[in-house]
Amino acid sequence: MSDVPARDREVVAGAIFRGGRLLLAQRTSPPALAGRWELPGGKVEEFETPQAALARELREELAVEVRCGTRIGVDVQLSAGLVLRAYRAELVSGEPVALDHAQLAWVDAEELLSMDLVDNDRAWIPELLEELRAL
Ligand code: DCM
Repeated sequence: MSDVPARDREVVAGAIFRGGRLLLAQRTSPPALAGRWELPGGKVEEFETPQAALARELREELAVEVRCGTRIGVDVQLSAGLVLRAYRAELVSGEPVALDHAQLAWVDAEELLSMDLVDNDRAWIPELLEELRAL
């Protein structure tokens, strides 16, 4: 046993804003989450920074290059040892396409409130709304 507490493994999710809208992606799996909407992202691999992981995940899932920005919203504990964090992501090149999701949607503040977001991502609604309303 080590006395050093293990750091949580991180799942990163990207908030891409453009023209007063936020990009959401509709999950296809697992069955319990299929059809529900999320900020796209995924697990940080060993020896990878969260910033590099977000860029990799959004390249794989959306075929875009992004620059990872600052954190937005609270930490969401997914399970023991796994924490979900959202980061602003700036589109550098490419137009997002749903390579890994059922579909994508660019939503404004009112639409965000009407989307069936996955429960975890609902924790970020206040900050996402604040940002959308300021755009
Ligand atoms: N996850 C989430 N919200 C996101 C992205 C991921 O709740 N915006 C969760 C779903 C899974 C885990 O993180 O429990 C890993 O994500 P994935 O299945 O997309 O790799």
